Amino acid sequence: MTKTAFITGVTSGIGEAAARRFVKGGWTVTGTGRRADRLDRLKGELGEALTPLALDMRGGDFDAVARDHGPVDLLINNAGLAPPMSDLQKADQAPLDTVIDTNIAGLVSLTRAMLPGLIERKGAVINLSSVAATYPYKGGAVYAGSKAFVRQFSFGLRCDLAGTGVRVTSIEPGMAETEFTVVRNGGDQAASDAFYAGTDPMTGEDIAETLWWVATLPPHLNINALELMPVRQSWAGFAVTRES
Ligand code: NDP
Ligand code: 8X3
Repeated sequence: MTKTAFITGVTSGIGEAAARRFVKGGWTVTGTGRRADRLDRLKGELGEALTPLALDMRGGDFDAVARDHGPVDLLINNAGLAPPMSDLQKADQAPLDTVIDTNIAGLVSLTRAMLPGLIERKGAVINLSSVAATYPYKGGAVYAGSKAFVRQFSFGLRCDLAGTGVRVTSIEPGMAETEFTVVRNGGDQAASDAFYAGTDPMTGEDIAETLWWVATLPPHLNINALELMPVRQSWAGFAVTRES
């Protein structure tokens, strides 16, 4: 039987590449995002295999979404974003609320609504966390916190789902060149280009291939968490302040 994935955030980056990868693998995909023109474009490319769904993760009737678009074999909670890099003491509140509402609240609500169908299908949930969940950096507290939530939520969900056959995975990438850094910089493409220049970053396709691998492993195997980086990204040392 043809398998179905519900992938959030297919209008760019990792989600768009994942939609292509799962369709290429013979699955049908329901793909979401706010930008209807991008959804239309992807529908034009992928045809019958893609059901586009304009959906804002910041609220909405996720029970109706599950009723209309479930049950599915796989939920990929990919939609997400980061606020502008800023120390919290200098940050505006509104962008932080957007991130919390999208990366945390929306993800939880959609997952809860989709779970009965996932249990029925003995399906899988793959959540997009980040290396930022584990390794903090200056100016990224709310983003990192949201991704730490996603990581720990994934593990807790595994506990809740014990005995159901449903698999849960936290995917934790480092730098992947998508629209992520354009969004983080308020639409500034040049800032994004400068950030990735010379770093040979991962791509949406790299992460999509990883999602495909995780999703198509034998059903007795669960990848709990998977962290990946481009070779040119590693860790910095501790910051120490001696004078205030
Ligand atoms: P992109 O900016 O390229 O894609 C983000 C996707 O999320 C878009 O499809 C966007 O759709 C969707 N989205 C954002 N906000 C909302 C919302 N309120 N409602 C519905 N959809 C929304 O970034 P990436 O592909 O890189 O990011 C995908 C995920 O991967 C994110 O969760 C990100 O945190 C995570 N990640 C990315 C890394 C990277 O380096 N790129 C590294 C680690 C994790 P639209 O704007 O049309 O609504
Ligand atoms: C974002 C990862 O390495 O660009 O989730 O900060 S990184």
